[in-house]
Amino acid sequence: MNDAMVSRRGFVKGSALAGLGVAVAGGGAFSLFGCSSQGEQQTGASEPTESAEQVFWGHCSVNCEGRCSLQLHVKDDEVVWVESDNTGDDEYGNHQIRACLRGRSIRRWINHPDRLSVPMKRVGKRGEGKFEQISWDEAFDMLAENYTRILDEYGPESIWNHYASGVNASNIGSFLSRFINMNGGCLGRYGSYSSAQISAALPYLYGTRAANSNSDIVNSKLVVMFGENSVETKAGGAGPTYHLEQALEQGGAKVIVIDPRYSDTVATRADQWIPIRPGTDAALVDAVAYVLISEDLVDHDFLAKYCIGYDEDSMPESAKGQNKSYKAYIMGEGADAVAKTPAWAEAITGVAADTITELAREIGTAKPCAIYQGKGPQRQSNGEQTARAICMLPVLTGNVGINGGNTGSDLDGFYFSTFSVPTGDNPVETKIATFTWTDAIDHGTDMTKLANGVRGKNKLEVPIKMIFNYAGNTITNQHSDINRTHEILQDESKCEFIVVWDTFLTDSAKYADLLLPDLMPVEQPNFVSNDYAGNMGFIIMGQPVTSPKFERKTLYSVLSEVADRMGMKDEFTEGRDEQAWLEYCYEEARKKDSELPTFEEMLAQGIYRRKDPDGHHVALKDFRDDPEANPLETPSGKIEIYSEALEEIVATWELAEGDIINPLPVYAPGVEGFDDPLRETYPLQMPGYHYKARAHSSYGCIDVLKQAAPQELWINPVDAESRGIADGETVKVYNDRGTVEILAKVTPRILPGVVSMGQGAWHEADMAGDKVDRGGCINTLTSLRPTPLAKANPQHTNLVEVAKL
Ligand SMILES: Nc1nc2c(c(=O)[nH]1)N[C@H]1C(S)=C(S)[C@@H](COP(=O)(O)OP(=O)(O)OC[C@H]3O[C@@H](n4cnc5c(=O)[nH]c(N)nc54)[C@H](O)[C@@H]3O)O[C@H]1N2
Ligand SMILES: Nc1nc2c(c(=O)[nH]1)N[C@H]1C(S)=C(S)[C@@H](COP(=O)(O)OP(=O)(O)OC[C@H]3O[C@@H](n4cnc5c(=O)[nH]c(N)nc54)[C@H](O)[C@@H]3O)O[C@H]1N2
Ligand code: SF4
Ligand SMILES: [Mo]
Repeated sequence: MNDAMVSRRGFVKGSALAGLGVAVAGGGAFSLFGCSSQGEQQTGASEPTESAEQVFWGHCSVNCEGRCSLQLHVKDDEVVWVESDNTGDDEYGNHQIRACLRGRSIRRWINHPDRLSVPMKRVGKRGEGKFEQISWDEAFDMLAENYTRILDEYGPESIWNHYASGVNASNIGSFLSRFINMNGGCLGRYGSYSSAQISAALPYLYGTRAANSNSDIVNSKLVVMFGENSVETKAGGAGPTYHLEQALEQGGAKVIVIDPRYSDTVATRADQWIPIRPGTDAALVDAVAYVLISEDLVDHDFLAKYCIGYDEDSMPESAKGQNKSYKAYIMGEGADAVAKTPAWAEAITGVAADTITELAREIGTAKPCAIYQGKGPQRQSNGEQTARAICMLPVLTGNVGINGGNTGSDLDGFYFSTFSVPTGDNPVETKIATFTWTDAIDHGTDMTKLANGVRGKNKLEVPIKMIFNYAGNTITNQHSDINRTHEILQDESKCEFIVVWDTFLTDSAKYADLLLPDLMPVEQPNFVSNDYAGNMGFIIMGQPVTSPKFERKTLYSVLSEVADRMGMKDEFTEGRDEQAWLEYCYEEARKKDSELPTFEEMLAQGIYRRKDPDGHHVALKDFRDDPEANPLETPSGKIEIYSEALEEIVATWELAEGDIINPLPVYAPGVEGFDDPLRETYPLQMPGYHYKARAHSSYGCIDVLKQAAPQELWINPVDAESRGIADGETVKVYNDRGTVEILAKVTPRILPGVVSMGQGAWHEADMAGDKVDRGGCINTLTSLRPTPLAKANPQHTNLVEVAKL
């Protein structure tokens, strides 16, 4: 989920709940028989006979940003098979929102024998995974009592609503925020695991992190993508993969992908692959800038009219006359007196100087040229500098604010604001960076504004004492340094109570004191709107496909019971059940957008699509068209290549050794990066990537997906040979933080000196014993040290060694 986009469209992650009583014959069901395949289905028309197959609309709710539609076929109250969208291609150019193999395997997930079925409390040590079944009444009491006690003793700032992205229905998860806000709120958080560095850095340059829709690539002559892997990570039928493919087919742009790996996007969409050492993209950009400037390929008019800080003439007063401009730095006239030539960059990036020169000439002459970044390059220890540096290519060449260009940010799209559950405001104004929650448990009261990015207060006054974790695996599996996190969480005097709602006993769930079995979105009334979806927005509404099985309950019904025990049930529920909230929220949204279908129509049709009325979203178009009338939200209103605000931060923040924030968007060596002396001990760089086998850890237990896309360590034949490793052998990957055992895939698809494994595999270690992770979870090896500006996850920056077992 893209944090800026979320705020832009005022989207609230959802919640609602499911009328537990709304069963198979509910309003959204329709008979399969007699329906055409092109969407003339009708709902609720007749009561199905007992054994008739019914079809329910629903969506895949995991956080892969696809939000794809599903049609679930149900017989005798069981999901028997699943198809995706067979409606949609119409005269307006709307198209189908087809699910990938993950979504299509949802039946195996819903009906999985390991699925959680009853409420449980922990009986072993935290993290041991030992639980005992309890009654729901006991569970409600336990939650109400512990929450009340911790609120009384430590106050709302000690409560943490954990980052969790497993359920993306708009009407489900946000009931937790409503519940917490009604009880005085909680410690706030900013930034996400996804793109916190982009979100933090780009506003210093542009006042925003906005990007063009990638469907606009139809207007581009050249597309250069830094670590953008949408073929694997935005695979939904309405997602960027589809739009990229269409745009290339229709527009014919040349595509260059820069990635340490020959990713699936390189394999299927690129004309050229430029392999690069992880964390060094900004050095490549610096050298491209050197060539653009030397060969007079920069857009002088654009730079003069829209930007400050390019050369001495446009420097802000406070920095004039000190050779601090971008041009001075690049050309070797700045303080370091090093010209950022292609030869200079070759030594850092591993990209040949000639290739850099050629790349610069192509970028400088293709009009328009679209520069995009994925979220891989920013998820590095110097990630904020990289994210901002990549944007210098469109700035230097005047490709910002036009069709066929882009800002250099990751991709954006068309969204229409749909509904949100009324959550109220969080009365607590103190915030920490999302990634720093383990610090806030371990030594919260040492955390300050200047050293740790605390916001709203100069320092934290109380550590985190209680965690609400709904549909997230970022307690361990998706957070960093699992072994260290394990130590912090094992100490029950620190964080005193953890409640987890999940559908499986995930590694994070093992740290629960109270573990509650949830219903999946398709098992309750559900609603979702698109995330990235090019130039076609959509919403999907579904009804519970089956009655609740075993003792599973919706989040809403659980919170209603706990609210009852805390004397606020009426306030919390306003007398509505899950279905009534769905209807209420939808009707509220329709008041603001009268084009939306009626609630009944939505229930019947399942999907509603709308094409972007502007054609393709173009970021900063208003600014480009009229910069006086539409200044940017930067202090100067212009593109700030040199940022005085960052200069101020450098002067005032307490940065750890090796943390670099530069007022200019240029290369900074990263901690544990290519230039770190630690490479003498751990010579291999190991970025991760988001893998097609799963959405993070979701779907991670599905056998057919594991077989189709096994968890492997990519290693170049050169590195494998020197270590005596053959393809398909099990190897150990290790550093000071831990050891993973995993199959080796020996392949030239990865740069020598770099290895990589997909993130999200299920951690599988004896935490009371050797702690060796045999599940292949990269977070056994990642670091808790946050990045300098965003204080976010540098989870792709890891130095490791690999050895034969
Ligand atoms: N199948 C699947 N799809 C997903 C997800 C998933 O888990 N599985 N997760 C979803 C979520 S929440 C997110 S945030 C997105 C993330 O999706 P992406 O933006 O695609 O993020 P990553 O996979 O982290 O990285 C993209 C590419 O960057 C490369 N890379 C890593 N480090 C560097 C570097 O320093 N420089 C360069 N140039 N490239 C680098 C990686 O090899 C990878 O190919 O994906 C979403 N989609
Ligand atoms: N090393 C490394 N770590 C990373 C990343 C990386 O690139 N590298 N990427 C990061 C990113 S971008 C993100 S967004 C995070 C994502 O991390 P998470 O938000 O933890 O995402 P998932 O792993 O998909 O976990 C979702 C959880 O929700 C559960 N779940 C699924 N459906 C339901 C349901 O219906 N009800 C309930 N209650 N639970 C459900 C799943 O079982 C799973 O435990 O990971 C981050 N971690
Ligand atoms: S995993 Fe993503 S792309 Fe696949 S069906 Fe689900 S939402 Fe769509
Ligand atoms: Mo993410």
